[in-house]
Amino acid sequence: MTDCRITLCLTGTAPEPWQAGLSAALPGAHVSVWAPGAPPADYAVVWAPPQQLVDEQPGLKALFNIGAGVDALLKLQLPPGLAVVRLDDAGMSVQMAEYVCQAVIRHFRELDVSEADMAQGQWRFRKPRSRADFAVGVLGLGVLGSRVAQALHTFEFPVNGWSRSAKAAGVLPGVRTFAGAAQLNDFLAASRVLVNLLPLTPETENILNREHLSRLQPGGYVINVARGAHLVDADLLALLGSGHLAGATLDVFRTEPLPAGHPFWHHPQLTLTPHTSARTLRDESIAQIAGKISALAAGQPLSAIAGVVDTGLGY
Ligand code: NDP
Ligand code: OXD
Repeated sequence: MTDCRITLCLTGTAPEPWQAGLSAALPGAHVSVWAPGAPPADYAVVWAPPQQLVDEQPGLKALFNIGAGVDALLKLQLPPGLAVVRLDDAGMSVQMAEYVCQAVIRHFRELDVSEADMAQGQWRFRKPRSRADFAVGVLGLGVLGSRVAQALHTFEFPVNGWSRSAKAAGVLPGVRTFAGAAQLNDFLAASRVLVNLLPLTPETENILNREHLSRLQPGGYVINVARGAHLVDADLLALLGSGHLAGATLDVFRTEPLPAGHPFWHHPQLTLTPHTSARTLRDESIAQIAGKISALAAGQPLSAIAGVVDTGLGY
């Protein structure tokens, strides 16, 4: 029995199945849907909540985000002692690995070209390309990026990875790792395909810009599955136009849904999907959040909980 009060504020998501799932997973907890003026709660389970929730709930001990990225949440004014806990995988890393591998393989094997040929009634073979010429660089080696890097390695692509802090030798077998701003240019120069799995923070915003993308090997390819604000749209278009980049797969955009008339729509070198590369899986997420609430309610320290956000770093 977990005796606590949980409030749900899931902008854009129906709260009822979450309310039922959390109530079933946490017998003894009182789970309600937040509305202005709601009674005090101990924990909030949120997606894009309004500032009013935080302002009206000074007794909250933790905010549980039902996504991995907390960039939207950290735009709120949060009281210093309020813990922010994000989803830690919860079934997302395997989805991200399958999405990115298919995007890399589709480009490397030119399956898009074959599909277009077949649609025109043309039976044509493409000359096989060498995997050694398609080193993949993964920006961000966290929960998702490390799973993606390992999955790409199983397909025998050369794989590079870049993170803020250096990774100990042997932690990511088969991945050549780089760390920090000082090694970013070397990482980019060693890569032809670039996969972005960084959190959106003041340090990483606009990181996919002309200067950095120009450092990729010629015929570069960009896969952005993190946040739209990582990418400078006009710089991508310019480098596609110049021929330095061969194409891109984009799952995330500065404005979502992608506005009508945006030049990305119908661009022949772009493959677009609607922010769907790794979806929040409700049952897995409820089980993870309920487990963490039980642990905190039973007196375990925050340091024992995976996915606690460092609000200073922004992820
Ligand atoms: P993690 O927090 O586990 O990993 C973040 C990684 O980025 C870490 O390796 C970290 O380095 C690195 N990093 C952070 N800041 C910097 C920096 N300034 N310079 C270099 N490296 C940096 O995040 P996740 O893997 O769980 O998720 C990554 C992002 O994916 C989310 O923030 C979200 O935006 C996006 N996402 C997109 C989804 C979609 O459907 N499109 C679904 C889910 C998430 P270090 O290891 O040193 O800490
Ligand atoms: C997330 C997302 O951050 O869905 O989880 O983008």
